[in-house]
Amino acid sequence: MVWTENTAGLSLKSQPGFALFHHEYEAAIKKVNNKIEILASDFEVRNDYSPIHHIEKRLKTPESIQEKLERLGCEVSIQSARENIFDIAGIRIICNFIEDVYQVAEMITSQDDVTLTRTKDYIANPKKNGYRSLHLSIKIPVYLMDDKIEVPVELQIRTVAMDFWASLEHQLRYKQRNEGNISTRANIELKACAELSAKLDERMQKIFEEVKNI
Ligand code: 0O2
Repeated sequence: MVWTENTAGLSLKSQPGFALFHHEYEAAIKKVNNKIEILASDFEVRNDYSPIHHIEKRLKTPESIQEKLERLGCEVSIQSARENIFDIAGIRIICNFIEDVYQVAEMITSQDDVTLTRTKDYIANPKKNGYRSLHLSIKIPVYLMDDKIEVPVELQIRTVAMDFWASLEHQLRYKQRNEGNISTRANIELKACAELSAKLDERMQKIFEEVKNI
């Protein structure tokens, strides 16, 4: 007989095994961050230029994981979080130019121990509100004391201009889920700003290519 603990009604954070579960994702963030830092410095040593402007990392809070599970209609348990939520560990890589975004994505996903599980290219296909970014879901092995596990990490790779727009838009709307409070005019303006930032990225990319080829 399989014995399963009854965790119904318990918050995710108070369920047995939560500390180890959280630790696994923390370890995965460290590992991927380390890979990115090594790639950035390797690139810089060879090309006298770093494609990465900066890196941000975040581990979803227990409350936010639980909220997402409930929103998706999934059971609130550690097992269910493992199976249904793929952005518990998140790393955002901010690049200088559009070309850098794809180059960095290629350098990471071509590593032997990295498995690419999903790509969402919101640069080639921006969201309706104008949001642009390259989202990659990957899995990497993490070695524990007595086990090797594959841990999912979400990478968001974008340019400084994309990040500038997304950060401000996030403050204005996304997190508060207050779409209703933003006027149609403001939504149109936000979209127009996203298009302007896309044009800016294209022009900066062209200047970069010109300067590179001198
Ligand atoms: P946080 O604080 O960044 O963690 P989901 O939306 O997560 O239920 P899915 O398919 O994983 O489902 O989403 P997707 O499209 O890959 O994007 C999820 C994340 O991308 C968000 O995470 C944001 O970080 C970012 N994002 C997506 N759309 C927008 C947008 O329109 N504006 C901004 N500013 N960011 C966006 P979280 O969990 O919402 O927030």
